[in-house]
Amino acid sequence: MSAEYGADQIQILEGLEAVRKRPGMYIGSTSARGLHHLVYEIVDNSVDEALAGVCDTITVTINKDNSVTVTDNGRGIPVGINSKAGLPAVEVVFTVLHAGGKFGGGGYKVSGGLHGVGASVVNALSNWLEVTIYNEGKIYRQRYERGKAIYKLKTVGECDPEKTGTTVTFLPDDTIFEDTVFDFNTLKQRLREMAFLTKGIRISLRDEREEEPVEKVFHYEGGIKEFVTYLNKGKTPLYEDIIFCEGEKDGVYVEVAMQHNDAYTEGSYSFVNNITTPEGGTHLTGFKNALTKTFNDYARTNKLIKDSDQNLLGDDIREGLTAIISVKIGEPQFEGQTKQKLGNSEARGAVESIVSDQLEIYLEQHPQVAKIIVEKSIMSQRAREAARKARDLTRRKSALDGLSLPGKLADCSDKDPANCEIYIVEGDSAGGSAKTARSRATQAILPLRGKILNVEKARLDRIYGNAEIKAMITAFGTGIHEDFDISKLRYHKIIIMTDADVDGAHIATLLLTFLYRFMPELIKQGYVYLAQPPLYKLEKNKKVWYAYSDEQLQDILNEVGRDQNNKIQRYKGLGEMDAEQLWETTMDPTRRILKKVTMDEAQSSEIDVTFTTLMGDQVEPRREFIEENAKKVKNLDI
Ligand code: TSJ
Repeated sequence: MSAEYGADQIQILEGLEAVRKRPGMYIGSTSARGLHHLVYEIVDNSVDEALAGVCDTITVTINKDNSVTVTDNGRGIPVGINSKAGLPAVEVVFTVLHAGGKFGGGGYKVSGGLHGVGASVVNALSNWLEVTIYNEGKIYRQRYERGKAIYKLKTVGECDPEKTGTTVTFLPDDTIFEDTVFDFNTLKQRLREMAFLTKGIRISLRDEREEEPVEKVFHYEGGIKEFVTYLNKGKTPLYEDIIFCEGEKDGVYVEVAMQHNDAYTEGSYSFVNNITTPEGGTHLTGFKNALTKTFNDYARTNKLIKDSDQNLLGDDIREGLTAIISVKIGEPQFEGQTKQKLGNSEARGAVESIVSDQLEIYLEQHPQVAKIIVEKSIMSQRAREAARKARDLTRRKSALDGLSLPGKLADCSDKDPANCEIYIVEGDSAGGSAKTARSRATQAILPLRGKILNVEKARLDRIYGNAEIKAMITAFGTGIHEDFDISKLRYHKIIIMTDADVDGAHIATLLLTFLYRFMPELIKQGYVYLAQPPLYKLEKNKKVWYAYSDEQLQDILNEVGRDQNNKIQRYKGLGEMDAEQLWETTMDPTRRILKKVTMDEAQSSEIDVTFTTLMGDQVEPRREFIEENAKKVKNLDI
């Protein structure tokens, strides 16, 4: 440490040392998620500059060495001396923890925007970081290693005085992160979302690691209206307009965009300061209240429902709704276990009053659209009533004959859910082999016949009336909907076992869609798995090998030698294996491969798009998904 470093600077370094000691406290985790978070922390600063109206272009580049460069054309991080720290402002930004809110008093605020506290955290967690600032005809630079400046801020050249902006390049510290390889798709999804949420901004993402660098540019003049169009892509909208409300009240800036489609599931996503709030909060409550009240008032005033009719439920009005609720607040308060739920009460009032006022006017001016939505809500109300009756019936039945498990289920004998697994198997013949092969104590088999109902395209009453779905619900034991109770789950592994071909993948996705839409907790808590049947069997001199991928087959062939004694069989379906083979390759807990299905809640709007594309009528997007899906489910050898 050089002599001129005083007490303040020592404290600064200790601050960053704390970040390195407990990275999880600052970025959530040191897994892939935390790694990508570093990029978002930096980009947030540029987005703030865009929100201030002084920046319109941001570029993000993944460099060959896996470092990332973020550039914007904003004003450039200030380089003047910050009186409190006695350091150039830019150095404060990168070396003082939580510089954001705390540097208000003096010459300028370090961050005038909504975020801007994360730069020092990124710096602390990087092997090295370099910042370049273009301002007033000069180019400034400073470099840090493991959070420490290795020289004072210096001028490195001159530039066109018209040119201003900031460039930051950093290489994540490989002693801190489990994996330091950035995933293009993960960054792509979040940056696209940021572009939707900040209308007019241009964000580009470039991957320089490829032979042929890939570049994606996101620029949406329509902002969240285009976000709704994007989410409804592949669905059939019920009317052309995207309904849009916007305004500011009590320091809360509110933007809402929505459109109904002919599906039966809701896709509403809420954001606070461009950050997703999967658990909702006051802003979402305000939106729901406004929607329910405004539509009921409208329907009654216009005699679309009779005085004696029940009110439409929020769930009915939101059937098939795609909506984005985006609020911006100076000091957001987050609540709940994961701090993902907005708590500010003024946000509820702001969203409720802005949406109520503007939606009422919209409905009055667009009676055809209003009628379509109200009629769809009434249909949903009737289906809900029918579904409730069907459910009551099943509930009563199971109350009568104890816990009546589905007839096709071959249950296991162990009663401790932690030891138990259920295989959901496509087709009766594979189901038969699985029943023979299984370990009776802990493995239950539920064979399903043929195509599974696509829950994206069916109303509740049909879904609850479907035999395969009823069988799964009763077998799992959790109940569904408001009855869902995860503590009643009868198996801690739900294993989907389908053929290793396109049809099998389709059936697996139909099942995953059902679980994702109706029992998401099962996925969130890691109870859902995909079995991996082998693709090939190789026999040679009475010895047998199984290959689960083309590469693995090649590896085995390299090992055993390529000659005429090789007998290779390609498995087209589970049915081609006898019980013993099925046990050896796919069901024996000591030898099988299971893939755990995981979901990142921060990317739920993207998961939605994936399922829609997949369950739509086109074939090509489905093929793409099957490849994508391979990336989305994590490998887990058990
Ligand atoms: F903080 C950071 F290092 F993460 C970072 C900040 C990274 C990147 C790529 C860009 C930025 C950044 C900061 N871009 N633009 C700004 N702007 C300011 O910091 C700034 C400039 C001028 C004024 C002013 O009041 O004159 C205020 C601010 C906040």
